[in-house]
Amino acid sequence: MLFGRKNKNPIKIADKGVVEWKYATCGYCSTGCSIEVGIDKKGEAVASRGVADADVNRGKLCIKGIYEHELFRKTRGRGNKPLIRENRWDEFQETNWDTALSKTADEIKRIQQQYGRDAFSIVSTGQIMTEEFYTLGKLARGVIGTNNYDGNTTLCMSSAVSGYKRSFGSDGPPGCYEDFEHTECLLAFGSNLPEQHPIIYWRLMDVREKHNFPLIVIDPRVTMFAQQADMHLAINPGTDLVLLNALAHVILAEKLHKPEYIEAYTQGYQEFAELVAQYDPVTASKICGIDEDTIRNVARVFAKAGAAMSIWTMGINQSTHGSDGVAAINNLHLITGNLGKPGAASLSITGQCNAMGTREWSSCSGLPGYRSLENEQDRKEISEFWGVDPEFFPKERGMFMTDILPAIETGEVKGLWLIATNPMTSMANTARIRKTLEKLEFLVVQDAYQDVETNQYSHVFLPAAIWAEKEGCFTNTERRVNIIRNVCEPYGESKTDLWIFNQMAKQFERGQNVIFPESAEGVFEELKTLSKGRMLDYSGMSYEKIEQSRGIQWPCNEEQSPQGTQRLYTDGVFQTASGKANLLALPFIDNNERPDKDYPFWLNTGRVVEHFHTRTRTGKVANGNKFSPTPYMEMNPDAAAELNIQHGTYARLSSRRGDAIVMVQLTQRVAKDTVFVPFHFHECVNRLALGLLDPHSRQPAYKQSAVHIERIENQQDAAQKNAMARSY
Ligand SMILES: Nc1nc2c(c(=O)[nH]1)N[C@H]1C(S)=C(S)[C@@H](COP(=O)(O)OP(=O)(O)OC[C@H]3O[C@@H](n4cnc5c(=O)[nH]c(N)nc54)[C@H](O)[C@@H]3O)O[C@H]1N2
Ligand SMILES: Nc1nc2c(c(=O)[nH]1)N[C@H]1C(S)=C(S)[C@@H](COP(=O)(O)OP(=O)(O)OC[C@H]3O[C@@H](n4cnc5c(=O)[nH]c(N)nc54)[C@H](O)[C@@H]3O)O[C@H]1N2
Ligand code: SF4
Ligand SMILES: [Mo]
Repeated sequence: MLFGRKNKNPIKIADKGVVEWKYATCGYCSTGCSIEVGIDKKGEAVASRGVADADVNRGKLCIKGIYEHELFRKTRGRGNKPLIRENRWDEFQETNWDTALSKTADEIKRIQQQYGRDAFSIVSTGQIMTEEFYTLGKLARGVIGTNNYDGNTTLCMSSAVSGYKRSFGSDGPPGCYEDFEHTECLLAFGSNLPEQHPIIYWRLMDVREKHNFPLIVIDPRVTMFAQQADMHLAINPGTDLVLLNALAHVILAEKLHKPEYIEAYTQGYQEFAELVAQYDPVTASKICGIDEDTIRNVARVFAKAGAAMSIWTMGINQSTHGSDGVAAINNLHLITGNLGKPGAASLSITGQCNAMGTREWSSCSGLPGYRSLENEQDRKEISEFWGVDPEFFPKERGMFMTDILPAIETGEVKGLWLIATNPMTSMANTARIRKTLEKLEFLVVQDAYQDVETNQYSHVFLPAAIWAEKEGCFTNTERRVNIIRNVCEPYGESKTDLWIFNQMAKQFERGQNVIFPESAEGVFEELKTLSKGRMLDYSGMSYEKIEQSRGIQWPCNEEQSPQGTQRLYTDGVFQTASGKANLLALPFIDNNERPDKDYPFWLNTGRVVEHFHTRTRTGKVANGNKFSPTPYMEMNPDAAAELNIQHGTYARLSSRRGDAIVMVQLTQRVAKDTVFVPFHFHECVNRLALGLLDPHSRQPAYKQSAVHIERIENQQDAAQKNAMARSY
């Protein structure tokens, strides 16, 4: 050997004493990585590793997944016993499950009797198992019977759902990760893949090493993803719709569209073409901040590619025109025939590990299996299947999460059950959310962690088991249903969400007549039956087959697609009445709060790789806190110099809603008139954010509001206030 020391120490991987590896799917983001958790001879989870033959992650995991087993051992803040109190200002008392469940059921009944069925509301999540979602849906729609039942996916995916429905007649992301291998052009809107979906990013970069295709990132911020792009379009906040209409304008004006595809598979062309005719690149460039040549160039690259693909995440969805933005991306794909073939998809990158599962099976926006309350046949089918009176179902969906909270303010909603969501940190304008929660006659919080901020306002706390303390399925971004095996026992006296829903059903008279299978697999078999022959067909799957295949993409049925399906709409038949997709005319309306003299900066909010959401988990496990310990703001050095603000000092941000103290990180990543603050910390950015709602999806525009920035003289005092925002 020529180089190196003679007796080189071999690299040793620490021996954790694993005696068995158990299969699961990562419980953080929607990439859907297959993970194995190592159990030692004491039965404790001691290691995590990626599954080598899983197509999604091919052995890899990101910084969060690699430490996932720590969730079971670092139990600080976990809920052990149910808690109860008469008033929210009293101390909690520990109680037993019988008391906690019957108290909750009694309050639900009281509120419904006194104020009407819909005065009790249920808000869930994108982070429990599909089987749990389905069971909760049955409980909410078939037993408790409230129409004000929704999930935190309204904060996250509802613009994508709404846009897909408006364009294609149904929800359901049409593409898959394998499309990267076939595409010749990729547009990425408002998505910071390397930090938020690191393994999807790795899949993409792996392909780009073999065949390079133009990667165009549209984001006001120079994200890590933007830095890897061939072109970065630093768009003005909240103006993607203008850019998208202008791209369509160029494609039509230069006759780069596919008239045969448009004729055969779409409707609404005339109105659409008239609208985009108004969005010439010169006019558009003045609004969206992307110069006219770049707009033309991108339009040509996209339209001339043999197969072109778009992905997007919260930069599009969290906007006052989120649903329109999604539909406008779909428009681009429809006019160029870029759907249903390899490398050509408009693929919404989902967020939470099971955001798709709730869209498919929770009944939040309707009935299970992409059925709707508005459809009489759907109501009939489900009522017969569940054994409930069809008249018990409402004939149209009730409020979204973002309307339920204001309905508490106005007194329409009196009681609330929160399941695996923490609005005191994650909803905009938290001062208002606090007042709202305080107004509730009854709040029950069902969470794995009892130190979750929202629990400060509850009357009952139900401690839930977490992730692989349970069994069940998640669906990822590419419609892949994957399984989580029960790796270890629930912590303390916490119980699986499935068990809690089943026990709750027993508390109601109506619940005695409806069958609730006890095991997750039993529920899975039931929802499989309901899926047969539908777009989201699960009927060809089984727990065993899912584990063996490392996940299966729906539709999957025994006869046509026993191994699952990579792409939707390959036959050009859409889920609308006519079977044709809708080209939609989408005028841009500028209704955001904008920077002005008093509040001169745009406030952009989002995420960092080290943390997951409100940090109930990543605030406690792994290296997350070490690398990202404190609430901070990215600020442009030129802007900071004008305000005499230095790197590493604390500054005060204020908006029309509230204020927050953040540490300043000077960086050219943000433009001079913009700052970026991650939303993970309590008492921080959502004190400031406005969160105007999209008219179709009711999703908040978390990424556009206006703030004022001040230098702080007393840095010591500021440091203390900043520390309050990281209570873990
Ligand atoms: N590490 C980590 N990973 C996660 C999560 C997490 O909390 N932590 N959460 C998961 C969840 S639930 C979600 S929803 C996803 C979110 O994943 P992403 O959407 O990728 O993450 P964000 O940081 O919220 O926002 C993405 C980008 O939108 C940009 N943006 C802001 N305004 C605009 C605009 O007007 N137009 C455009 N085009 N872009 C804009 C922001 O600058 C930001 O870079 O991540 C998932 N993965
Ligand atoms: N300013 C700003 N705000 C935002 C966003 C933004 O970009 N900017 N993004 C929005 C988006 S996309 C999202 S998805 C939301 C997320 O907002 P939240 O849903 O409020 O965030 P989480 O911290 O993920 O909350 C999930 C809760 O579920 C608990 N939990 C985890 N697993 C289980 C389980 O198996 N069972 C039970 N019962 N509980 C469990 C966790 O402890 C945690 O308290 O935030 C939104 N808020
Ligand atoms: S990329 Fe997402 S699913 Fe994969 S390990 Fe990381 S957090 Fe988990
Ligand atoms: Mo999300």
